[in-house]
Amino acid sequence: MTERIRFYQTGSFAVGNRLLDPAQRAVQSSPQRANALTCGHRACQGCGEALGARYAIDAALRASGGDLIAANATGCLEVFSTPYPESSWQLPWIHSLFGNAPAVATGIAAALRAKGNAHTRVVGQGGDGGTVDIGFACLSGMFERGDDVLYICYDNEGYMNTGVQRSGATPPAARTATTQAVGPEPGAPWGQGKSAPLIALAHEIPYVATATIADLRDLEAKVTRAMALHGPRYIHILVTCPLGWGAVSHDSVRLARLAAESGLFPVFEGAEGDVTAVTKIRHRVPVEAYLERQRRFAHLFAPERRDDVIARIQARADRNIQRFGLL
Ligand SMILES: Cc1ncc(C[n+]2csc(CCOP(=O)(O)OP(=O)(O)O)c2C)c(N)n1
Ligand code: SF4
Ligand SMILES: [Mg+2]
Repeated sequence: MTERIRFYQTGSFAVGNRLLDPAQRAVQSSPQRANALTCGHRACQGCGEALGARYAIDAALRASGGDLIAANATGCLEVFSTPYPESSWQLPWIHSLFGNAPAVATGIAAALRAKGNAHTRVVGQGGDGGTVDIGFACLSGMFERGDDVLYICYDNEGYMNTGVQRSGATPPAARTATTQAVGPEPGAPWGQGKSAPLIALAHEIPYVATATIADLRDLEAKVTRAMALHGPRYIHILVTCPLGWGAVSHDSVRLARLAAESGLFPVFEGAEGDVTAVTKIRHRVPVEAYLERQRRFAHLFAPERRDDVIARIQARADRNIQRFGLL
């Protein structure tokens, strides 16, 4: 007797599982999706930020019934999507400065409230530099005042728009234009930087989540959950940058997956100050599998291997795995 195995074809993640029950299908499976960030933009081939933004804002548009305004910080996402006088955005969208997207979003939400408009929703968005560094005071203020804004950070771990400089989200040992691979501790220094999602959580706001472009269904689901709530909400998405990371374009999704599966980027949800859910690692990989595919870490493998630095990075991943219970 042999047991029969049944396979269910649901379509790939890329096409949004369009053979599933309609209620379970992804936003991207629908021909009626918003195409929030449509064709014609100038992002590099394989840009994780373009992919993440498209999925996130399409999901937010569906959740709001198309009634959504976005405020965007300066950065690659703004520059590649809106070369004057063109725009790839299919929703009301405003850019002001590098450091004030949360404050602009707050202002829009306040203006809507003053006008008695309780239906239009507001999203703020920016890169890790705009969010974790220069815009952080505005973001913290937005959180503690309880403003009705969903803020999304697209974290590519550096100031990519201006030529790949280090940010507060750049990982230790990574080579950037301002952290060269020289000296006994090459690349970005150890003991600097910050975890924006954990600091957001410490504000005890209604919703905080991390996500990656390797799990786009999860990203859509988190945006949808965030949009069902009011008050300040924060989603931090790891987005790969082939140019800044020195990776091949077709590795973008793979690298995001390796970041999560190695434990270097913990994927979790939280609310009111507590972590409420984590995405478990399905196939644990050593950090080396992630590092060796990126030229920003090439100095750890040649001209001689830096096993000491690789072990230190592994210890960071192990700490995340233990701290968030990722296995
Ligand atoms: C006050 C100010 N300082 C510096 C700049 C130059 N600048 C524009 S975008 C940017 C970096 C953006 O990095 P990030 O927010 O991480 O977005 P990315 O390009 O990586 O997506 C910098 C330094 C600026 N526009 N305004
Ligand atoms: S530099 Fe990086 S973030 Fe900017 S468009 Fe290119 S791949 Fe995207
Ligand atoms: Mg960046």
